[in-house]
Amino acid sequence: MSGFILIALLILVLSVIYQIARASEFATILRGEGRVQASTNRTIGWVMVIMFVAGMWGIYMCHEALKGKMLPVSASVQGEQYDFMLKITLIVTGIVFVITQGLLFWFAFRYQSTEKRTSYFYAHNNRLELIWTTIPALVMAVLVAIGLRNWLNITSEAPRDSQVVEVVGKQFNWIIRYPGADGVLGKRNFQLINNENNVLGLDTSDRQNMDDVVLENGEVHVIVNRPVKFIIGSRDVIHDVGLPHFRYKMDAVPGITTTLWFTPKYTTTQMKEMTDNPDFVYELSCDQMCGKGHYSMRGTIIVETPEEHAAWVAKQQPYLKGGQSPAPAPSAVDSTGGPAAKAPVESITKR
Ligand SMILES: [Cu+2]
Repeated sequence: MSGFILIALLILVLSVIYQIARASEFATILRGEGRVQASTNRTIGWVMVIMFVAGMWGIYMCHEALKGKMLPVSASVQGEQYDFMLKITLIVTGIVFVITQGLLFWFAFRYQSTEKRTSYFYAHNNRLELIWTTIPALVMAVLVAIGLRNWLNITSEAPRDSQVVEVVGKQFNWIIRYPGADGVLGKRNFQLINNENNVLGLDTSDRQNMDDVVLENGEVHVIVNRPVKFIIGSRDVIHDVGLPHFRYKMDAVPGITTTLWFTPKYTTTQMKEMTDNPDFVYELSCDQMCGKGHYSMRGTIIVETPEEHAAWVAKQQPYLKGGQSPAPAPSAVDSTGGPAAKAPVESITKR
């Protein structure tokens, strides 16, 4: 019903505009071209001023309407630098926008064509050219330099004391792996993947895999104020680790390992208080359209205190349980599309 009313309203508005155009055409003939032209110019001049004011008011109202609905403060140290960069960029471009648009609309009003005024042909001015080329170039250079500094920072090597977590995307969930007490993630081989008991294709001949913890529920447990390094991969298609609260994202590409690191600033509990939302969760979204179940590919990051984290770690079991070897992968094609191989099992049966 509302769609029909909208279309009817649109047709009405268009026919009114058409009728006004027709009427002004007749008026031009009756009153003489010059006078009508001047009066039309005056009207257009005022419309320009009104449009500028209305446009600015619209921008302000959008800002007001979205004020509390944006993401909360950055939950990572690096994200704060990113927010600073965004703020500076918005301030600079905002000032330029208001000045240039203000001048554009004001000039249309102030210097409209009249019978008395003839247009002045202003061909070239070197000084003006120099000013409006140099200033934007300098400002852009500063903005690019800030961006480059942040980029080099986030893509730099993670600090040595970083917690390490592996995040692997698959259609359609995130699989998380934590190194066990040895602090090292064992080798993986995509040919060993099977959905029954080796979802990441842990190489059972590598003893460093024996204490690794694997969670298929997409839950990443990290410690507050300690850098965490994500080692990112994919089992099938391209996914993307999206961490909006930490202001990060990074592609998860099959066959290529990508990384990112950041330092979480607030625990999940603190964030619940800060946002006044008891249901707050740090989201781990998939930011890459990866298939029909993409919408459901949502993990969570749980930021906790060292004590809470230790208590959680104590409850975890190694994925390859006490000496039980994963069954050999099925001989058919595995979930990655590659040929499945038999898992070497000897090394873990001794444990
Ligand atoms: Cu996806």
